[in-house]
This record gives sequence, C-alpha cells and structure tokens, in this order.
Amino acid sequence: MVRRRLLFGAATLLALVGARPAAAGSISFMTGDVEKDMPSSSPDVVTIVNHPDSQAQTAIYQAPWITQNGWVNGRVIKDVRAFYDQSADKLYVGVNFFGIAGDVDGNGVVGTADPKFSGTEQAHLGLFSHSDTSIAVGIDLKNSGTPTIIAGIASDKSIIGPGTDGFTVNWAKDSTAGLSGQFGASLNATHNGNLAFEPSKAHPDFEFSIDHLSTIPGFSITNGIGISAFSGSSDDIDVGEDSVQMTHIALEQIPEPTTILGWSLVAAAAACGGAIRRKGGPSLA
Ligand SMILES: [Ca+2]
Ligand SMILES: [Ca+2]
Ligand SMILES: [Ca+2]
Repeated sequence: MVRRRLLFGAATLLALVGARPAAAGSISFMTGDVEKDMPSSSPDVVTIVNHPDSQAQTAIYQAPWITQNGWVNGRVIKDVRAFYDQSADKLYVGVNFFGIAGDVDGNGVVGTADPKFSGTEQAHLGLFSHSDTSIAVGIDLKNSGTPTIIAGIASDKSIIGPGTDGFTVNWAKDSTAGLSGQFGASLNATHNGNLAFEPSKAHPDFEFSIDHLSTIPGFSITNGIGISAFSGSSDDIDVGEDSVQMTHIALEQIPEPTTILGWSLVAAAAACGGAIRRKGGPSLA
C-alpha cells in the first residue's frame, strides 16, 4: 500500500512537472465558414458583433426585390472574429458574412447577379475588373484608434498582394477614402498568411491569417489590438456598404515557461509531501 502511494506520488510529480498551462485553444480554416472554423464558444476566439439588433436584410441597404426573393446581400457583415496563436505568432481573422462574401445580390453565385440587379457584381472580388470592390480589415497595434496595418482586398487594384484574389497585407496610410483606400506600403514578404479560401457558396466567409504579428513595431501582447472592417463597392448600386467600427480586443497570453515550471514544482512538492507524510501512518485501505 505504501509502495503504491509512493508510486502515485512519483507519477504525480512527473505529471505536474510536465504540466502545461491549459492549452490555448487552436483553430484551423477548414471550411471557410467562420461560424464553424472560429466558433465564438472556442477558447480565445474574440467575436466583435456588428449588427446585434438588426436583421441581416435591413442592416445595410439592399433593393426591395432582393429581400422579396428571400436573399441576403453579400456585403453585410454579421461579425468579425479574431484569434491570436502566440506560440505560432499568427493572427487569425474571420469576417463573418450573413450571406456569401462578394455574392452581392445573394443569388448564391459570386460573380453572377440576377438580371434585375442594378450595377455589377464582380468575380474574384474585383481582381481582374479594376473594380473598387473591397473587403478590408484594419488592425490597430498601437491602441491609437486608427489602423497600423491593413489586410484584405484593396479598392485600388494596382495594389495587389500575392494572396488569393490579390489578398494583401500593408501598412495603413491616411486616406479620405476610408479603410478600403488605406493600403500603404507592402508587408507581404514577411506577414502575408493569405486568404484561406476564395469566397463562394461552399466557403462563404472571408478568412485569413497574418504571420509574425509580434515582429511588427508597435505590437504588444499586453496591450491587445484593435480591429475594424469594411465591405463594399461602388459597382453594386442595389446594395450598400458595410463597416465595423474599430474595436479594441484583449489577446490571450501563454504564461512564461519558468512561471509554469515554478508552480508545477510547488504543486508536485505538496503532492509528494502528502504521500510521504502518510508513509508511517495507518493504512487507509
Ligand atoms: Ca457566415
Ligand atoms: Ca450573385
Ligand atoms: Ca454599393
């Protein structure tokens, strides 16, 4: 019995010394559906709700015939979700649409609109058509309220990154054109983690990652980051534009390894102390 307790104590010591913090959650872009890939219930996924009190159809303008068809335009943003994987130094962002990103009229096909549609719906988020179609996410690394960097599809199609549909990561510059026009100098060589999928019925949302976030000057994990977003085009007369206000979020931090080891040893010593103290006592079982 005593031997069994000692073995138990040793096993506890090993288990505790090897203990890691409650592993930060992890996510992977498997489906292109933000609600599946980045569930709000998942640890460390932060969800910024954009239209808490609105119905999808009325949150931004869409022509009445679209609503009468029971369709939802592909510009209105339901929420934006973020997850920072500190060990991989990778920021995951999901722009969650009520409908399909870029399927402007809501007929289920990106790049093709119903004959009733006023304006033009662009394929590939406007990549080959010199359209000002844009989905842009601003990221504030300095807690300044304005974006430090910007990721997505620029309205100016002379600014095209190496990612799907020209997805690009750039320094943010001042522009009166708003977020879609704030793409400055490229950060793609080091930081472009790419768009996970070209938006389509099968992969309806706008998911991307940014690599090596912590190496961008201004970043501090303890300060968190701010996120804002835009989705729109001047080509789609029957549908308005949408935006998400800059919102500050906290980032989950993994405790320092030395702190974990320290507390593990304290806990292990306490567990072994209990076992050894019982050694000379009466058998409990
Ligand atoms: Ca969605
Ligand atoms: Ca369509
Ligand atoms: Ca529009």
